[in-house]
Amino acid sequence: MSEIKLVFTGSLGAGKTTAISTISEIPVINTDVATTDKAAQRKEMTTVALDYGELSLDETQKLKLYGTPGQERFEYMWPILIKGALGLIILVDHASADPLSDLALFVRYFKPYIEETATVIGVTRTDLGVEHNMQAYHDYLQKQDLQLPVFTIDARNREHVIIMIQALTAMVEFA
Ligand SMILES: Nc1nc2c(ncn2[C@@H]2O[C@H](COP(=O)(O)OP(=O)(O)O)[C@@H](O)[C@H]2O)c(=O)[nH]1
Ligand SMILES: [Mg+2]
Repeated sequence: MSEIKLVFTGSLGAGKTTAISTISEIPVINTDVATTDKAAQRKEMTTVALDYGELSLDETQKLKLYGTPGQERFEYMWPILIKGALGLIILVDHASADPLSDLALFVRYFKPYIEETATVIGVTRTDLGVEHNMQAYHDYLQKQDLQLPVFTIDARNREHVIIMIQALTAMVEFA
């Protein structure tokens, strides 16, 4: 059985915990606690250390799914979680105040890994009525000299998450 470690990152509320729970075949190990700080008050729970789930692709391959905390004050967990990862998923909450700068923060931080590790972008919460312009994400990535696939997903939708993960694992295999 070969194991592929994937890491979900992205800002608070982007859907990391949801995406992992949606596809995991084991009960997700989760360190969500009630939010206390003001910035996070629109959300009741926040991940402080990690999420962990698993998904078998077939009899030979198992995905180990890790979610990072979204808040920068827990950023010390990011390098710990990314160690040994073969794939990175950056989730962006399209309905946040400034989704492009959310994306930029994670692209900046994970740039060395993005250059070495298969990476996809998942844009969530596009159903919430905010204008649905995906081109801005492509333009931003192009300016950063990054060619990364951008998926529009609902993190609650198993099929959406699976399609994104399959694209990512295909990239891992060809890397
Ligand atoms: N409407 C909508 N809600 C979503 C979508 N993706 C995730 N959510 C919800 O957004 C909330 C925050 O998700 P969560 O997984 O806790 O975010 P995390 O902070 O990245 O772990 C949850 O209530 C999810 O059900 C989406 O595409 N559309
Ligand atoms: Mg979370």
